[in-house]
Amino acid sequence: MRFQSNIVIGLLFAAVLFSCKTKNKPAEAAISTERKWWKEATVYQIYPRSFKDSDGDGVGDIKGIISKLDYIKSLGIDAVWLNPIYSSPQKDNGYDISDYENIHPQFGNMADFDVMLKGFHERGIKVMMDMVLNHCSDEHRWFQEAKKSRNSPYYNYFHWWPAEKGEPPYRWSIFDEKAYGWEFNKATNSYYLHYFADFQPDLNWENPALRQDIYKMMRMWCDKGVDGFRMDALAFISKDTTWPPLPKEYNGNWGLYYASGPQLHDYIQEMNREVLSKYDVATVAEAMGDVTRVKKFVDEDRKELNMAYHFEAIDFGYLPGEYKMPNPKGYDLVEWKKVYNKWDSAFTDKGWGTMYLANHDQPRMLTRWGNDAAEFREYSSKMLTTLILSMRATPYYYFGDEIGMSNIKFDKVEQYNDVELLTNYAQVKAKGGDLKRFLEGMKISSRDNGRTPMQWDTTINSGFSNGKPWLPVNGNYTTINAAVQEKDPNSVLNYFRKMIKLRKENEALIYGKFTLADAANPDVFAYSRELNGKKLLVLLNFKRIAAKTNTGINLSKAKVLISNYTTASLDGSLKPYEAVIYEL
Ligand code: TEU
Repeated sequence: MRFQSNIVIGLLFAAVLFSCKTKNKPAEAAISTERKWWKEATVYQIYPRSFKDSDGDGVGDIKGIISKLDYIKSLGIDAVWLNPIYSSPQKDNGYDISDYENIHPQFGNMADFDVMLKGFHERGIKVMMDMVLNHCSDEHRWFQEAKKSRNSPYYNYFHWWPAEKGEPPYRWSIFDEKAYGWEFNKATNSYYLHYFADFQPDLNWENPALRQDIYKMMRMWCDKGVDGFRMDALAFISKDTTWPPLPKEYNGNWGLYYASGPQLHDYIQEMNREVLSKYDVATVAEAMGDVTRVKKFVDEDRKELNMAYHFEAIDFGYLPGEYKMPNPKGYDLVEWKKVYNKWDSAFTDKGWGTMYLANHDQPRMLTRWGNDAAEFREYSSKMLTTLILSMRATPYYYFGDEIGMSNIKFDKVEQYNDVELLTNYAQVKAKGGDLKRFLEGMKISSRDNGRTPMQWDTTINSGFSNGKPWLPVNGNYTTINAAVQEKDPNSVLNYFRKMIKLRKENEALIYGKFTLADAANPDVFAYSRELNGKKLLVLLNFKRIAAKTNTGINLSKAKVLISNYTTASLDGSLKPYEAVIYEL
């Protein structure tokens, strides 16, 4: 007894001592600095349809990518993420997969793929494939079989609601004109679930047979030598299959109510055991939700995935209650900075984040976050590139942004190709909404803006294709293209290369602690990065006018490491869209 109480007193004493110690220290978690290739890599995203067409059918392809391997290598990037190139009816540009183990003929064949993979690897570049695991195409063999009969072995590869139970409980669908997530199938007298378009039936992850087929397919790609996966819409794979009625607060917030189903992390952990842990692959999940939810995907102790990207910063500045309708007043930089600050803190001790300002689901970063007017285009492109490559997160950089491509800004709905835009247009029309206002907004935010073909040179169709491109080339290609910028040491393209080099040479830009500075400044995004006594300060003016920042840091002895103007001040004043990184 006596012995025990001594221990208790001892423990209490130690606890008091410990708490005094931690109280005197600023509350600061250790920064996670465990080295990994995928933390140090810059990932370049290639949208194969729009990158380079080798055979004149107007659609980019694998041979096109092969012809540009040296260009990709010259950028200094370390890995590529390829959007889906599997067999697909292409109704959602490959996110409707009909055969996960084959290549869509418009892109080439498996032999072409092998040559491309080898070509990347010979150049020291890793290849990440897009894995669409929440749904497949209704033309996939599994669904073709499933829809024939309730007795099909594939019936339970999908989610069904039997019609004898009446109408299914309402579920929303993002790419459905009626915004209705169930579709009736006569042969089985039941409804199948589709969170996305009706041609994208959701896979039933509750079924272990489906999961094993998925893991087998993923192992096949790993055995081929791919280096990682970007996991599409992964947060949606697990559903509450008791299909409870959606609560009033739902209000279209599917990220909150559909994502992160009860078994989500069990499935990801199983996938890790069955596939990922057996290979040296990196993974990044498209993860919906708040910090707590997203962190679960990447907390190393949970043995799930490596990186996740959230939507809070990219979906910023839209009008509430309207899908991707930009606020005419622009976006509030102070609030946007808070979002980045919050997500940086989320991954201080555990996990790792991503940094991106565009991808194939977004417009061009220049138009959305910078300024595409001729006088500001180069400055603001370079400024945004500086932001992407100086945060404590793996940069995901979208093809074409390295030359400062801008939104094409279609005037008419007929010019669009994207299922998302066409669905939303039909919905606004059906409600008698303001179609003109809708199309104006979409000039800023719609996905096709980011999908126009790469602008290689001044030849016909910007050197993208000899045929008619599947989506028009932006008319500004005669001035904005890679060939012209190759020759100019001060071009947007060469700035991107310099910035990549700077990140590689300064570990502080990769692993260093991130501290937001001058947080209340409405014009300037300022932060420091610090590692092992080396301190860098990043200043980014997000406005078309000169700005002044007061970070409290004396710059008089600072060394300028990179700047998008020929000179940089040492007193915190910044020219329009100026970007500077100082070593302190
Ligand atoms: O996107 C998943 C997703 O959540 C999208 O709805 C995204 O929010 C939307 O595109 C934003 O405009 C993935 C792919 O990235 C996207 O291209 C596909 O269309 C979608 O899945 C369906 O597979």
